Amino acid sequence: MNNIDNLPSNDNSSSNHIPINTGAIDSPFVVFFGPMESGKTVGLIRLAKFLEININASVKVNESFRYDNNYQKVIESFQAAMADPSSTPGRTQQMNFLLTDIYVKTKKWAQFLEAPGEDFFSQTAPEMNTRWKPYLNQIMAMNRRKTIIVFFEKNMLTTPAQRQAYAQRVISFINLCDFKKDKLILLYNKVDNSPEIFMNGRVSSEAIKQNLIQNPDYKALFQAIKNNRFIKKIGYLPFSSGAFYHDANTNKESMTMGNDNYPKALWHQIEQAIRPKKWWIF
Ligand SMILES: Nc1nc2c(ncn2[C@@H]2O[C@H](COP(=O)(O)OP(=O)(O)O)[C@@H](O)[C@H]2O)c(=O)[nH]1
Ligand SMILES: [Mg+2]
Repeated sequence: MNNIDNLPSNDNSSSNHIPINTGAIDSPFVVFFGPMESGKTVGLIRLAKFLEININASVKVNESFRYDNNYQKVIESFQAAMADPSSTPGRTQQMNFLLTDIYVKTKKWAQFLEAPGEDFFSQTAPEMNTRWKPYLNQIMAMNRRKTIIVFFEKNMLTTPAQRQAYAQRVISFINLCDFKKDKLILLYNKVDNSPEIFMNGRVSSEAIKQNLIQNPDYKALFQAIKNNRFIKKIGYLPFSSGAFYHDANTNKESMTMGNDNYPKALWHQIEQAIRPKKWWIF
């Protein structure tokens, strides 16, 4: 392994100067890629909760990923959200930059990285969208199996120009992958906001695929995907963490967890990406 992986990277370009230990990544990992407010943190909690309840996995914040004092608060917020997911959203500001370890039958199975949306796509500082922060470059240079979950949602990012710029960011990020082993999942989040794409109470992955492919703002992305002959199978996933309720009086938001089918399908895709079932073994 490259030595640099074991060094904490002092990220000077970061507004918050959080030192990251990329050496904490020691397993196949999943990156939650999406702009601010696209639902990455809530989605992480929703998936973690599903795994804990349904497959008896344990999801823990990796304690050596960050060294700063605030990280302890992140760990506590994560634990509190796992204990009571209904009050998750109000706490996500705290919980914006963490690595979680997923243990299945006591074996570390994968790691999920949830990072600030601005590190993937900045809506306010376009010059930030020309490079990746050092920790992201280090992580993407690692010789480990990666699964990239790219977040989309209905009417995201307000203008076509922003959506096109986001698509360029996605292209540039997936160009750091090696699709001989890595995997791409396009996740269309907050489908609870899109009753028009439901049929019989469900959203099909085909509906998501068509919705994304037919969006002219993402044309360059799908062309890039088509041009890469190693990208064989992409996951198209409808997703919703739950129903959100904003109380105007208290200015607080609460969440009711949504249908298990969403995290279940996401987990299925991640499983396939990380440990593809080789049918010829059986
Ligand atoms: N309707 C709906 N809103 C969501 C969903 N997930 C997240 N949100 C909203 O998006 C906000 C930001 O979510 P968060 O996970 O913090 O976004 P992040 O910045 O990408 O980590 C939440 O406070 C919710 O208001 C979802 O599944 N459905
Ligand atoms: Mg977040």
